[in-house]
Amino acid sequence: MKNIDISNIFNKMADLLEIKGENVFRIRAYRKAAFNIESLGKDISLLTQAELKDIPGIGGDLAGKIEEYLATGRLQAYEELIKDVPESLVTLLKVPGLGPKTVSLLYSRYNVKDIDALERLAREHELKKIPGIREKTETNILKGIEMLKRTSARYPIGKVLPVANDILGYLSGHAPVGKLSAAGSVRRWKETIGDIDILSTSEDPAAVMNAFTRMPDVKEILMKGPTKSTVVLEGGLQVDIRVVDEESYGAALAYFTGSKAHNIRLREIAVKGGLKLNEYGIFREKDSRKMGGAREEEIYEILKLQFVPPELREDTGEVEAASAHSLPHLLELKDIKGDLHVHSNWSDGNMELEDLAEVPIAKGYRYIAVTDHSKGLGVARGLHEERVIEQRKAIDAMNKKLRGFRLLAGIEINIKNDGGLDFDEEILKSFDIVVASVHSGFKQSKEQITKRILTAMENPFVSVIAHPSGRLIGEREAYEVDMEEVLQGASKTGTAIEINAYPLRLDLAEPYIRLAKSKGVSLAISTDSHNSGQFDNMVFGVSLARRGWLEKKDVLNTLDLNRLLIGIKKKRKTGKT
Ligand code: DGT
Ligand code: CA
Ligand code: CA
Ligand code: ZN
Repeated sequence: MKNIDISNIFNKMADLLEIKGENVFRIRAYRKAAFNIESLGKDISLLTQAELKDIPGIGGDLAGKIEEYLATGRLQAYEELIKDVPESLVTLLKVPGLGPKTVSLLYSRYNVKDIDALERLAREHELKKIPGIREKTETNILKGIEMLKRTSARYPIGKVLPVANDILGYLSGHAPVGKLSAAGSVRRWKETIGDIDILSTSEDPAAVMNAFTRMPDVKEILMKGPTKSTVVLEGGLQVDIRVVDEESYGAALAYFTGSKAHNIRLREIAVKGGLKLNEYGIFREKDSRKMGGAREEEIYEILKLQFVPPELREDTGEVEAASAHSLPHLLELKDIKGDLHVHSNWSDGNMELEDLAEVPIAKGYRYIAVTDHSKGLGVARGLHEERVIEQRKAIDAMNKKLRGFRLLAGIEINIKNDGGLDFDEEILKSFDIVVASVHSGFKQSKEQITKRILTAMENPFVSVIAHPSGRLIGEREAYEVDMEEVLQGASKTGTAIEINAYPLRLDLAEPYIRLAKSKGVSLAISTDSHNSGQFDNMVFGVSLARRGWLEKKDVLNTLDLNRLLIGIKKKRKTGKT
């Protein structure tokens, strides 16, 4: 959808023209056009010139610009404009208390082009020397910058979800809430979260606002209204809450779950069907009669769409699939039959081998793989050959005592810098399952790392490649690797690829999950647990898999033990499962 792109570019042009001090009517025209394009409800690239001019606020000039952008992907007027006024000035306008005149002055006289330069000037108390800026304004600008930095920060879902659940729990206990749910990116299980959005119904919205703003962790109340409030928690995370009427709850839930791009597509379908969709409900265009809105499902039903699970609401094909009633039947947590990547205290985990099965059995799993590190990873007390043999005996003894559950003797084998493995074939074939991964040489070239993983996959004993990109969200970038080639290799050799469910890894990343599926690669969702609490991270892996459109059949650890072992043997025999 080009609507959002064009609307963004027009808004940006309006900002830039404002900084330049241009004619207010011209500026207003751009903003109005931007607004109307965004809420158009149909794909702008499909409109004729005449239809373009039918959009309120769009005349010949803007219609021409839209056509230019659609045809070339560029807009000359915009490019001319940013020759005069640097694009980065637009972000300065977001600082509360800074208007276009001041931004323009700051740029022309002091060459302030971005927030960092502005902050420097304010901290050195140079700002208040500028005509029109008082000391108080300087302090406010610094506060504004701090807020801006905070709201542009994104947090890993692993850190946000427990907070969101605490808030929901707190509100259920301390406020007269009826229906209550997280919305926004949290409900969609996005890997990073900008802010938490909460939605509820209540007989007494004011009481909900009070309870919400008085939660123990609230550091600052940014806004408190009768049905809507925003707070900042200790640690900087922002939380929005809205209380809506019962009759609108479903429509509001759909609206505030987003994504924005998905919502725009729904509105477009509504318009085509003579309907109007907003956060209050779905209405008939001709007489404004309300057709639904109390339940979220109604919205999809009335639009003749299959219900779209929140994880898929990103406008990446789900609307088309829902319209054709061909959405995938997504994987569910209950489909998971075991965990194929678990560490004990034989290497760097803290669980005794004897206790390892307790939580998985309680979860109803049928197997887990004990995959301690191999000798190459000294820092993690990787196992040498003798310890492997010793551990195997201990695992065999454990299995004699277990009924309906199996501890698989596995290893997380280190892929050496040249693609070789820590153990030779004699030892490798003693394992029930071998998971291989990269733990060193992150600085190697893309070709080297890719080759290295491809080489490891050629080994018939390697069943799974663990955390294939090595990233730690917000802490460490992925190593350079040609993931497409790795997935191709996985498909060719019959090797499964891990979706590591540890919330800071979430590795394989989502776009590659869909690519893997399209290549027929099997995915193993594993927690990489080092303590018993981490088995619960499986839900992060399953949600990520759902965002990647995976079904039960795409996931290795939904198989029964026997089928799983047959698959592993098959690659060992033929080099391909
Ligand atoms: P985040 O917070 O950046 O991780 O992402 P979201 O998706 O939670 O975004 P947020 O908190 O700004 O807004 C929550 C939902 O509200 C969003 O997914 C869709 C809806 N929404 C917000 N602003 C707009 C808008 O301007 N137009 C439309 N159509 N929907 C919006
Ligand atoms: Ca949000
Ligand atoms: Ca929000
Ligand atoms: Zn591991």
